[in-house]
Amino acid sequence: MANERTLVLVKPDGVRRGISGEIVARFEQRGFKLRGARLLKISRATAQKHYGEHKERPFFGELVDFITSGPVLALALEGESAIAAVRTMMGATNPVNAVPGTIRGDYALLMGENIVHGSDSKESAKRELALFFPDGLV
Ligand code: IDP
Ligand code: MG
Repeated sequence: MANERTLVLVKPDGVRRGISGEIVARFEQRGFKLRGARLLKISRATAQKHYGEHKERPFFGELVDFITSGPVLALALEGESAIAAVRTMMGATNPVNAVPGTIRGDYALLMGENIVHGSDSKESAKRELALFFPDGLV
């Protein structure tokens, strides 16, 4: 048993399509507590920091362009094994392989427009929560 906090982003495609509320509802229904929520347009500098682990990848430029292309909804979620459980709810990175019932499996088909981000480890969660919620969580 481990109570954890994790960062979720409803990416610009999710906000544009008007499904942010449905995504928040899924996490709340699962039992996660909302500890922070912010609608914001990410700066390029923040995007480059957030996706720093991918900076050598060929798709890095597209990734930064996309995540800064419109508002995102940043969520801080808390609950049992939140980091892994949220990743399971998101589904595979490539939505073509995401199982129906997962967020990506229900709402997405394209790798570059896969609706959600979720922290992938304790270290990432700590770093990403500090980046998007610099004033701390409730
Ligand atoms: P994750 O979002 O499931 O954690 P990561 O490997 O961390 O996946 O990649 C970050 C984001 O970069 C993905 O959500 C996806 O939108 C995009 N991405 C990952 N791999 C590729 C690729 O090979 N081509 C284009 N975009 C990619
Ligand atoms: Mg990732």
